[in-house]
Amino acid sequence: MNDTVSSAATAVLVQNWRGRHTVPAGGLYPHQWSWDSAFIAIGLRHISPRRAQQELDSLFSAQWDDGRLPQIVFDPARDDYSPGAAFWRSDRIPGSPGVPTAGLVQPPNHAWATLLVHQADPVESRRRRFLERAYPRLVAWHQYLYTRRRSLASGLAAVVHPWESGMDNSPYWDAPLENVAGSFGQDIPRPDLEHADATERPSNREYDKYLYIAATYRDANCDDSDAACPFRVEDPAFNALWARSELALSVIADELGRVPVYDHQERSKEIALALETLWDENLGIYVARDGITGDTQKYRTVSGLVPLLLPGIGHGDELDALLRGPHFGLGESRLVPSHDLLAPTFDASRYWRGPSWFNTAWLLVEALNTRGAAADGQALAASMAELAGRNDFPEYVDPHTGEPHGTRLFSWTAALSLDLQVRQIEGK
Ligand code: 2M8
Repeated sequence: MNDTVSSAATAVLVQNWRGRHTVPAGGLYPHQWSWDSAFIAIGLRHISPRRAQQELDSLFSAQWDDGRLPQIVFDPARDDYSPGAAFWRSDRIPGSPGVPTAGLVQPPNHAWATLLVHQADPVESRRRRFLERAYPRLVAWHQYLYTRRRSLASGLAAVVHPWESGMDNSPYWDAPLENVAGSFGQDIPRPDLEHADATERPSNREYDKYLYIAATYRDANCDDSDAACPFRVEDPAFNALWARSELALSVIADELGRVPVYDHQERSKEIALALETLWDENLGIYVARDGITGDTQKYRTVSGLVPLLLPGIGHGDELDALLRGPHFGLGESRLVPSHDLLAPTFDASRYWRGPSWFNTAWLLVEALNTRGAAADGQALAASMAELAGRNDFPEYVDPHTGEPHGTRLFSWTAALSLDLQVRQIEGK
């Protein structure tokens, strides 16, 4: 990324800043999103470590009593996103915070982001007691996952809605959604289609199920019981990020000079070991498992590559080979596609069913660096910068042509491209 692109990335983050948090995109996503904020903070720390802390503090202040960090914290001034605050009515749900939020969650990348934000300016972080505030919040969040979302049979946390995975219309969810008997059965508001083409977004059929599952969960006060969750799936990326974030919590506890609330390294190992139950020998990748039927979802998706992040993961060499082979085409395709390039279900422009995303590319740069393949990591980082800068920081791109799709001036595209650029200059 050259200076012009770095300045443009900074301008996107400045433009999308709303005083205490950053919106993913001004039109399509006008509220604060959970895992977006963590990715955004990773970029913001290079512009203003204090702003990056505020980004995470703002999310932490919307934590529920049971420890969950909500998928979305709503801006009361905006009612042009669906489902919004009027759908969730979180104020009616016991244990919700004093601000309107969704009841679902998103992948747990927050402890990792918190540590990276701290490390950007430890003096300022200590002066503002950033880690002191964050650590108990993060422990409560991880304990929520451990006590309320983890299956005792597999040891893995389940997502109770495709939105919780962050990869909304991945083929992983096709069969579990088919098995959900109910239907929302009302008009389906699609304000998203004013900002992105219908061929690039989930279908109305998917949205009908999304709203049905969300309404069922909401009406059960988001209590995580079987009856409240007609959808319950164990996703590799969600669990890998949880394990990665446990490692960060361990460093945070050390930095605070505290005895950890529990052994974070052990917890990380426990999750990583449980992830091995998702390994699919035939496909050579981790897959998702439907927690209701027990069926594994036999697709190669980028989610199944994310465990490559974990030092000592069981099948690192096989995953590495798969990433470089024709199914994901590292170095040949643009970034890393969200779904197997050779699968009949691959769609180059539809959301999480094929397009390449910048957050997953960032995660795989980290994985390559962790595995000692820094040159490949740098090449991937350079492609990110080039595609982001050339196309006004798109939400996602076609893995064959690099053609931009979705919304533009997308915050995590800007933040993560900026992060890699700065780190390359600083040699970190
Ligand atoms: C997308 O998801 C939202 C629902 O959370 C949507 O489709 O409206 C996903 O790409 C998700 O990963 C992301 O956090 C969110 C905001 O950028 O948009």
